[in-house]
Amino acid sequence: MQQRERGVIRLAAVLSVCIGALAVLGQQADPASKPLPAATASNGELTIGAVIAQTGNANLYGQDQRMGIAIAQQWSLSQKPERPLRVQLEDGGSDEATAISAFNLLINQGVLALLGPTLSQQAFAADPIAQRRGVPVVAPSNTAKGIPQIGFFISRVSAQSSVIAPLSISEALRRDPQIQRVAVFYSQDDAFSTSETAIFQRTLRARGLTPVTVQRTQLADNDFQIPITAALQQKPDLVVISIQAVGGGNLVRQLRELGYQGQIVVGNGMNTPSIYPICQRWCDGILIAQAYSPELSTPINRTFQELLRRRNPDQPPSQITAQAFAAYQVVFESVQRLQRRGGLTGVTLEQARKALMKELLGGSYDTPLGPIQFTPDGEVIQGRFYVAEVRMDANGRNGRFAMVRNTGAEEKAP
Ligand code: 1QQ
Repeated sequence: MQQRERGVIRLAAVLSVCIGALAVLGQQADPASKPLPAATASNGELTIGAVIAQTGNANLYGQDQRMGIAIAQQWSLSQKPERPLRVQLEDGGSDEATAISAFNLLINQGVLALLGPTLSQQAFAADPIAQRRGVPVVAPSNTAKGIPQIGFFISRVSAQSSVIAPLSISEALRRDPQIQRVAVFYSQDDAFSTSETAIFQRTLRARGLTPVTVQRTQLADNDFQIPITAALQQKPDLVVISIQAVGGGNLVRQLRELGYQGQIVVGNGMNTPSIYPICQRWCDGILIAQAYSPELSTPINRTFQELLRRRNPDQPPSQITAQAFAAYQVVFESVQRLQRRGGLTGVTLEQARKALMKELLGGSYDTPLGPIQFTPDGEVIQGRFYVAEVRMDANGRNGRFAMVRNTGAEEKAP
C-alpha cells in the first residue's frame, strides 16, 4: 500500500472515532432523558423557548410578538399557576439559518416547548428539527398551507390563509361588483406569499375573475417601478398583494404614486401597525382580512388590551400581538391542566413534551382571538374572522385597522 493511501485510511479511522465520540457526547448532552424537575423544587418553574424575529425585515412582526408574549406572561402570573413558565427568547432572525440555530440551541438547553418561528418560510426549515426531537411547537404567525402537517409536534394558533384571505376579496367585490381586471403581486421566494397568492387567485377564479397580470417579485425587493408599470398597462381595477410588510408597504406607496386609484387588497404580510410609517397616507383604504378584532367584547380580550395599554399606550392591539398572546396562553393552560392531573410528575423531559402536545391538542381555550381549539393535526379551529380597512390620519403618520366586516364561521367564504 502506498504511504499516501495508508495516511488516508488512518485519517478516516481517526475521523470516525471522533464522530462516534461526538455522537455519544451529543446524546449525553441531550436533556430529553433527564427527569423533569418536581413542581416543589426550587427550580420547579418550566422553561419554554420563543424564537421570534428580532433582526431583519420580519422584526416588524417580532416587535408585535414580543409584546404579546410579555403581556401573556404577566396575565399568567395573575392565574396563580402551580407550574409557572419562564420564557427564553431567542432571535429567530428573518431567514431559515437563524431560526434553525435558535431552535437547536433551545432544544439542547431542554425547553419544554417552543413558540415560533415568525415566518412560514422559517417554519418549513426549523419545525422538522423540533418534530424529530419531539418538542412541541406552537406557531403564533405561520399562515402558509401545510405547517401543522409537518408532524405531530407542530401546531399553530394562526389561522391559515385559506380561511382568511378570501374574505378581503369578497369585501372588495361587495364594494364594487363591476370589478373585471385584477392585478396580482407576490414574492416568489417566500412560503407565506406563494401560499397566500394561490388562495387569492383561486378565490378570484371562483368569482369568474382571471387576473389580467401576475407580477412575481423577490422578498428583498423594495423598488417596484418595473412590475408596477407592467401591471398598470393592463388597466387593473383591483390589485391583490401577497408580500411581507416592508416590501408590501413600499409597493402600495409606489402603486399610488404611479397613479393607481382602484381598490387594493393586501394579505397577512401587512397585518401589523408597523406598515403605517412605510406606506403612510398611501395606505389609506387598503383592505385586509384579520383573525383578531379589538372590538371582541370578552373578559380575556379586555384584559389583553388593558395590559397592552399599560405597557405601551401608543401600541394599538393587533392580530399578531393577540396571536402571540394566544400561543403562550395555550401552552400555559395545557401545562397547568397536565400538572393538576399529575402528568408532569415522575416523568422525563421527553415524556413531558409528548404529554404536553397531547394535552394541548385536546384543549379548548378562551383567548383574545375568541374561543379556539385544534384539529388532531394541530390546525387551529377558530370561529370568527374580520375584514379591516386601513384608515390613516390626515398627517399620514398614524393609522388604524378599522373593522368593516365581521364574519362568523357559519358564513362560509366562497
Ligand atoms: C407567514 C406570515 C407572515 C408574513 C406574518 C408574520 O403570515 O410567514 O406565514
